[in-house]
Amino acid sequence: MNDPAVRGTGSKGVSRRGFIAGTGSILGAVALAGHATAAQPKAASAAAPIEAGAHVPALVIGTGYGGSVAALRLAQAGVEVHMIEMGMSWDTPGTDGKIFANTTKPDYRSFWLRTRTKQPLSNFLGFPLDKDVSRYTGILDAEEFSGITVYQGRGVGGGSLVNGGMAVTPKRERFSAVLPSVNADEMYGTYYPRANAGLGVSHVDPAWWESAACYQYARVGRKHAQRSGFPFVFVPNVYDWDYMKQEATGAVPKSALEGEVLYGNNYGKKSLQKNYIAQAKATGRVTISPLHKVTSVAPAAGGGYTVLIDQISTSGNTTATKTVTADRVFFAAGSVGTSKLLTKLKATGLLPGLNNEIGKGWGDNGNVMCGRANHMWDATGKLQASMPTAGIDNWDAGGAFAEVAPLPTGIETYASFYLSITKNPNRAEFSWNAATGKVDLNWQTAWKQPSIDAAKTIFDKINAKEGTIYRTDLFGAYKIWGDHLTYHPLGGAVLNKATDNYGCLHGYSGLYVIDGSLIPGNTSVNPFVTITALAERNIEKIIATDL
Ligand code: FAE
Repeated sequence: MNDPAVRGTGSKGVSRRGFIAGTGSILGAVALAGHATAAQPKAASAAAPIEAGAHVPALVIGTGYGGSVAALRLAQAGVEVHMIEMGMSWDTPGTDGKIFANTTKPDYRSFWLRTRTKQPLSNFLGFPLDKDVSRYTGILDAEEFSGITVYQGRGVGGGSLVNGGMAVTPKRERFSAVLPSVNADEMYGTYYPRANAGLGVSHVDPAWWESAACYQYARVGRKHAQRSGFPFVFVPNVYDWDYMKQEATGAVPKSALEGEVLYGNNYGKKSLQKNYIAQAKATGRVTISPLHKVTSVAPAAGGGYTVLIDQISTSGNTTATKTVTADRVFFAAGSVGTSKLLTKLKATGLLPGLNNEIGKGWGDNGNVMCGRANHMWDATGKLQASMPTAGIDNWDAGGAFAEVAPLPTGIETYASFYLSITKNPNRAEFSWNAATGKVDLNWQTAWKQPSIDAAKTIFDKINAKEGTIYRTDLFGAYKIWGDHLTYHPLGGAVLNKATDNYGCLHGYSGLYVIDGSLIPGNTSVNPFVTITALAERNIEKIIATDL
């Protein structure tokens, strides 16, 4: 039973519908094979990095969704833009001829400056999965705070490089809880459609989905959801479905059907590099400096802002420190990156005029993972497409939306795997720790209990109906819930609190926040379409009023 409200939207159709959706993000990948010790390749080619002493009209910190929208629209308005990105450009093949490593074989490319992987699914069938790897500026950062590990993409394209591509617009009736100060008519009439079109969002062909071997796991998920009376909804994605069909026939190199996702997709997924960033570069007004990390922003004596930037090597060492000036600075370093920078700059006196909302209102989008052990007659398939297409929507009744996620191990696991987005009310705060010189986050692992309770409204019922049990081998020994992590950090510089209603930071003209840190902790669905749409809204206003 497909929900007609989420069907057939496509990148053009989205504007016609008050469409829904709901889902979680991706799987939590499984690595069953491969020690990862390949030799390191040369550094990815860097496009003319910013020079020390440069003066730029607009400097964008980060190249994820918010940063890419800002860069494109500013450039189209005639503004010269420089984007600063701490990760690599991801445009050069490694030693195996591919740019990105496979999900099941993490190697030096997979993790940000770690010597051992930290995979979201840490165990399988009782075996720990993590491997030693060479320390490298890899694509997935598993950033550890005291009570939670926050997974983030690193590189030109930010989270779009590593995510599951689930491109979900919240149900309109839920929007006022997502962004209370934003006009919903404008968002659903103009900015969500603009974002969906810009990102290339579309639905899987339902007829193909019904028979494709690679979505057997999702069909099993649907059967179990419906037998327990839960609404099962299809959700859009940014994957190129025609490409996936060709993967299935063997006509093209495999990507989603090779399980690629967490450490990048070599083909098929429309990451920001293929849409917003490509268009931004094509204007001729946008330059990107990869392997450059912003460490400070402060008012400059002659107006504008002084920005300090560390240039780093692929082993993470600082090779140069550059001071540049910018008339305007856009913070687009992601919820964690932007919050950490602003918290530090306020506490250390470089931007003392920032208000007391800085660092507050951070949430995990209620992420929690779990698996269920199916009976032998409910095989989920050896071949599983890494791009999720559907979920179980129990938000109104139980506060959970559960993505039916893949476990692309290459073997039959008889497991159903889910990432739930839940209505978790807990919010954490970033604070400056002068003793360590770092920014802390006060999230506690126990704060996931509301998420577990919400997810149980779905899976306890399904288990009872099917006579099945939870998997206890995926997150440790005898541990059911993946409650130690999030893929969806949100908040820390909340719209209309830390900033005005369009992202301009209180206390400073010319400083803007334009990423997931504006959203107060939960979007009820996967967040990147909302982050993109809000950025489209805000940058239009900023260009009209400030430039
Ligand atoms: P983001 O995309 O994180 O970009 C920030 C960029 O800034 C990054 O490239 C950083 O490297 C860079 N940066 C940070 N600090 C600095 C600094 N000091 N100097 C220079 N550069 C810096 O931010 N969302 C969905 O909607 N659907 C999904 O299916 C989905 N699946 C996911 C799966 C995984 C494994 C992960 C990790 C995330 C997933 N997400 C998904 C979340 C989504 O990718 C995330 O919400 C957005 O990427 C956040 O966008 P921002 O623009 O806020």
